Amino acid sequence: MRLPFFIILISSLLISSPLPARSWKKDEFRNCNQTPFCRRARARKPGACSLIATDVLISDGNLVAKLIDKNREDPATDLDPVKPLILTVSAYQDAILRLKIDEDQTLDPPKKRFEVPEVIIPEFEAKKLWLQKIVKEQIGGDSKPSSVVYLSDGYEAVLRHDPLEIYVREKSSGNRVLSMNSHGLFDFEQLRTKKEGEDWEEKFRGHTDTRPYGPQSISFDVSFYGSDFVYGIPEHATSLALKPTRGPGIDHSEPYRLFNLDVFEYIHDSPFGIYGSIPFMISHGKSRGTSGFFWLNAAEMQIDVLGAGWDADSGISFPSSGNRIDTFWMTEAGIVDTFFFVGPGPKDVLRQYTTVTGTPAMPQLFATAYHQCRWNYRDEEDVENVDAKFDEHDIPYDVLWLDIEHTDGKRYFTWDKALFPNPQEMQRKLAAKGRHMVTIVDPHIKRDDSYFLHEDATKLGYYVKDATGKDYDGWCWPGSSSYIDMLSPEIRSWWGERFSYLNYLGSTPSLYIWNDMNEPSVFNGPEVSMPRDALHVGGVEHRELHNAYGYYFHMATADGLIKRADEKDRPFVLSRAFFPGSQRYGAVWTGDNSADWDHLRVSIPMLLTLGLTGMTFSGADVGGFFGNPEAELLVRWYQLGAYYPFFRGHAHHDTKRREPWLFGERNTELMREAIHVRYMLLPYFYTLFREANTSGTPILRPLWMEFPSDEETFSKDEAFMVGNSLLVQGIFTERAKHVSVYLPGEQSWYDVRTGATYTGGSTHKLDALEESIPAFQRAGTIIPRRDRFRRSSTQMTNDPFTLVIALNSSKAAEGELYIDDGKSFNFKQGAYIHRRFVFKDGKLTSSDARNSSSGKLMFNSDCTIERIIILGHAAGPKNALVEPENLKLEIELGPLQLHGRSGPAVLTIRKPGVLVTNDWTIKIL
Ligand code: NBV
Repeated sequence: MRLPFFIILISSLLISSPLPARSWKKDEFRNCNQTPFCRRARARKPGACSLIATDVLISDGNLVAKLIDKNREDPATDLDPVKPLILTVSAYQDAILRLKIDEDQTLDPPKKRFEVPEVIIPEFEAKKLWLQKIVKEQIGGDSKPSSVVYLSDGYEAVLRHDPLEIYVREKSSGNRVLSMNSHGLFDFEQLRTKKEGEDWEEKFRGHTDTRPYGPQSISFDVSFYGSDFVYGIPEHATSLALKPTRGPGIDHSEPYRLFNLDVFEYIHDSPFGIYGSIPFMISHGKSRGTSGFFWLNAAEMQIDVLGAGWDADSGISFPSSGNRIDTFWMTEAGIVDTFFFVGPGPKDVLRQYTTVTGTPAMPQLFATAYHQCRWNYRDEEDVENVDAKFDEHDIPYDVLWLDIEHTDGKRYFTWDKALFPNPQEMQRKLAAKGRHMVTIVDPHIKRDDSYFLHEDATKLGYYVKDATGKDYDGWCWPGSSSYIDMLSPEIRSWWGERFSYLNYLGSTPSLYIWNDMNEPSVFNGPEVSMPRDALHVGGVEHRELHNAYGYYFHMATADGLIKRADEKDRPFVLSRAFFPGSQRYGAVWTGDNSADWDHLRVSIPMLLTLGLTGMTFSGADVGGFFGNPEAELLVRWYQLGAYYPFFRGHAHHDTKRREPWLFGERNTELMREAIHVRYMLLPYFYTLFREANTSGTPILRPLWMEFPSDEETFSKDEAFMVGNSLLVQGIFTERAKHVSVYLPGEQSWYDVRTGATYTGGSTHKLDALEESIPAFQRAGTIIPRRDRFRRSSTQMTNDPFTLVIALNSSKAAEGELYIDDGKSFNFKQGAYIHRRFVFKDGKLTSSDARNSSSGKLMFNSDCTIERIIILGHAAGPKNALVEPENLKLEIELGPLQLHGRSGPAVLTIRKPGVLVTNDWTIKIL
C-alpha cells in the first residue's frame, strides 16, 4: 500500500526530530466561528425559545412534562409541527435536582442520542426521593401556571410552563439559587432525516466530517443568583475566577471550550480547551454562598460567561443583575442531563457533586510522595545512576518513570531489549529501597501485524471504526495506529487483562502505569484528534463521546491494575485526559507546560480548578515540560510543587538534564529542602487524601473555600490552602525581593519556618527568601508531620510523628491524623486509624475519630508521637503530664528552626512516647 505524502512527510519529520518545531498554532484548532453549532448558538437572541411545558405529571417518582413549540402548534403558522421533547425532573437527597431533556423515544427518532454511561455512580440512584405531588402556582399575576415540587432540605424546584424556565429556590425566602432558560436561549436540534439537496458535511483544514445525522446541538442559558464569581469547567490555562467572555467591553472573546485536545505548547492565559473536560461550574457569592451546575455530556461544549448588562445586541435589556451571573452553554450532540447543586457552602457543593460522580480514590501512600520523570531515562544504567544519586544527595523520592522510549518501537507492553534487557531486576532493585516504577501505556496501537496486541485487537474487532466501518487508522508515535474502543465494557475488561503479569512481560508488582495521549491525540486527525464521525460500539459517533474517551481508557487501565493484584492493592494510573468521574481512577496532570514563570504561576489556578471539580489528585510538571528552566525557576517550582497533590518533576527529551543535583550545591540544597517539606507533611497530605475520599473536599483549596465570607479572597489565585490548616503563597517572579500575601480570617497565622505570628484579615509584605516560599499555619489547627528523612515514603511507615499545634486566641486548636497500610483496600473494611487531636484548657487529647460503622477489620500501628510543638503559648510551663500513664515530661523553650530561620521561642515536648493508636491526654503543668 502506498503511504499518502503527508504521512511520509510527518514520519520523516518525526524521525529526524521527534519534536516537530512548532509552538501553539491557533490555526490548527477551530474557534467558535469555525464551529457551526457554536456560531449558530451564539447568534440566538434572548427570548428565542418558543417551547412551553404541557402535560405535566408525576411518573415513577419524577416530574415529567412535554415540551412543545407554541408557534408551531398554532395552526395559523405554516411551519411543520416539531416533535415534542420530554423533560424529566428528579429529586435526590441533599437537595440535588436532576433535569433531563431528550427526544421522545415513542416517536421513533432516527437514532437514540448518546447518554454517557458509567459516570454516575451506582449508589446515586438509591438517594432518589420519589416525588409525590405537584403544586401549581401562578407567578406574578401571570395567568400561566408553574409546577412546583419539593426538593429536600428547604428547597423547591419550579417548572414554569410558559415561557419555559426551570429553577431552584429556597423555600422560606423564595430566593432563587439557580435557573435554566431564564433568558429564553434554550434550543434543541432534533435528529431528522436528511432532505434532498441538504448538505450536512463540515470541513476544517482538509478534513471532512460526514455528519450523517446532521445538526443535533443543544444550547441554553443558566443563571447563578447571589453570585460574585463563577469557577470550574476545566481544563483551561487561565485564572481561577472565570472571566466574562461576552458582554459590554469584551471584544472577540472565545467561549470557554471543553474539547479534549493535545495542544502543543499551550499558552498560559486562554479559554482554549486542553486535555480534559469537566462541564461543572461553581458559583460563589457573599450574599448567597455557593451553588453548582453540572451537565453530563461528552460532546464538544462551549460555555460563555456573560458579563453584566449583556443583551446580545438584541435591544432586550436584562434587569439589573442583582449579583446574578448568567452563562450560556452549547454542545454539539448528546442530551440534556444536568444537575443543580444548592450548596450553600463550598464544601457542600463538592459533597453534592461527588455524590453524583464519586469521590476521589484513595491513593497508595507512595503515590502521594515525590516522583522523578523524564522523557526519557535512557536505559537501565541511567535508571540506576539517577536512583543512586538521589541517595547520594540525601533526597528522598518514591517513583522513577519511563516514557515512550523504553518500549520496543512504541509498542506498549514491550521493552526495548537493548536498553532495558532486565526490566524485572531493575524494578526489584528499586523496590528494595521501597521505590516504585511507572511505565507509559498510550492508547494508539501500532498497526504492525507481528505485534501481538494489534493482532489480537484486530481479530477481536476491538478497534474504533472509521465512518466507513473499517478499523480507524491514524498516525501517532508508532506511525500508523489504531485505537481500542474503550466505550465497550467487554473491551475495557480485555484491556485490563493486558496488565496481568502474564500478559505484560517484564512487569512486577511495583510497576504502575501512565496513560498519555488519551484525548485521543492523533497527529494527522482533525485538530490533532480522532474524526468526529468515527464509530464506537453500538453505532455511537466519536463526536458524542469524545470528551469521555480518555476517561474510559483511564478506567480500563486502573481496573486492570486492580485485577492484576487480585483486588488487593490500590492502583496508580496517571492520565492526561479526563472527564467527570476520573477522580475515581487516579491522578491527572496539566500536560505539556513550559519552563517559564507564567506557567509556574498558572499551575495554581489550574490545580485549584481541578480540585473544585473533583479532580483533587493533580499536579503540573515541576520545572516545566518544554524548555530549560534557570536554576532559580526550577527551585521555585520545587518549592511550590511540594504542595501540589501530585508532585512530579518531568521534562521534554530535548531539554538539558535537570535532576536536582545538577545546579550546584546551594541549589541542590534548596531543592532537597523543598522535597523534604513534602515528605515531612506526608501524614497531613495522606489525611487530606482520605478527607477527599470520604467527602469530596479537595486537598488544594481556594482561599474562599475556607473563608467563604471574606470577599477579598474570591478572586485570589496566587495563594491557596492545603487542607484547612496551611496557607501557601507562591513566588512567581524572578529575583523577587518581596512578596505580598493576604492572610484571611479573624484568627492569626504562624509562619511555618519560624513560628512568627501574623494577623489575619490583612495583607503582609514579606521578604522573599531564597530558601522557601511563604507558608503559614492557621491558628486553631494541629498538623501531623514526620520529620525523619528516609529514602522513600514507604520506608517511613514505622517512624514516629510530630504534632504542630497552632493555638488560636482562646488557646485552643484541633486536627486529625489518618493512617492505614498505605497500599491495600482494607481501609474500606475499617482497617485504619483516624485520630482527632484537641488542645483545650492546657490539655492535648487524642481520641478516636472513626465512626461506629467503620467496618470489621482493624489496623494497628506501633508508631508513637515523638515531638509536640506548641505555637502561640506563653513561656512559663516547665512540665507536662501524660495521662493515663502519669508520666512527667520536661517542656523545652526555644526557637523553631526550619530552613535555617528562627523566630520566637516556642514550647516543645519531646518524646511523650504515646502511641498514635491510643486515647491519651497531655496536660501542660
Ligand atoms: O510521551 C512523551 C510525551 C510526555 O513526556 C509528556 O508528558 C506528554 O504530555 N508526550 C506528551 C508526547 C509528546 C509531547 C510533545
